[in-house]
Amino acid sequence: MMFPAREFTLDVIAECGSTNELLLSRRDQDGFAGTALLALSQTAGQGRRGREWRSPEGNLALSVAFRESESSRAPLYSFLIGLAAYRVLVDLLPHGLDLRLKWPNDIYLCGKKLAGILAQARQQGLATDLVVGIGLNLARAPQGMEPEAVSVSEFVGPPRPETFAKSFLAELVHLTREIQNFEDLRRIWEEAAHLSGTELTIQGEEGSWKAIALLPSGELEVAGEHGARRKLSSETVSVRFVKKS
Ligand code: BT5
Repeated sequence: MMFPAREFTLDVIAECGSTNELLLSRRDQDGFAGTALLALSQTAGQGRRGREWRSPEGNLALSVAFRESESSRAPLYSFLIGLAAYRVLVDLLPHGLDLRLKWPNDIYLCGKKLAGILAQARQQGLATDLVVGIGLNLARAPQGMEPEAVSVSEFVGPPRPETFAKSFLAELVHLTREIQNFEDLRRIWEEAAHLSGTELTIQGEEGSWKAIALLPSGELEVAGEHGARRKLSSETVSVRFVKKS
């Protein structure tokens, strides 16, 4: 089994700065792994590399804690979290909308950003403590974002964050049972990302790249215009979809 199969306990709180930060501060407490923390109001949500995540009330701000004994698997948890949310959204949204995962850690709906994922890891002896947080626009999309933001409410009456969180955790349990090895994860994730042939640009660089595969390291393999292959690390690059005109 690739990810430890387990149940999750949902802890709902009224307000906090960042659910990731609060959950990380509970690492030494019993029952840390398997806790999911949902804040109904998150006032200082964090994105990657010091960026800000806006969480207007009614949106999802949820973090899940794991303990992983194999540190090389740690980068793969954000893909698992993205897939669980993706599956809930597939059931929730009208059919036929362009819903897709974007490497490494976003969910896009109709070309706009619907959700972002932030994974943070801390070494704990031989094990790795992981907190993976997801922010998802259920009720409202903040204005003026670049890339543009979108919310579930633009297409369907949005569920309450707690309702979404429960469905999400049920999907997470299914996925940890279904995914037996990296090959399973790669196949399911690439399908949800519509990865094959997706064209990307790398921020700060010229030219476009075709997505090839998700790698066991969590990197993305891409091919350039003349077929040259390259591995992208989420630590160093950000990618954008090439908009089809
Ligand atoms: C992310 O970062 O997309 C990861 C966001 C993770 C948020 C969750 S909420 C629960 C948990 N607790 C936390 O403190 N964090 C996690 P990044 O790829 O760096 O994207 C951040 C960028 O997305 C910002 O610079 C804005 O441009 C944009 N953005 C901010 N809020 C947004 C929103 N609600 N919807 C769409 N885009 C947003």
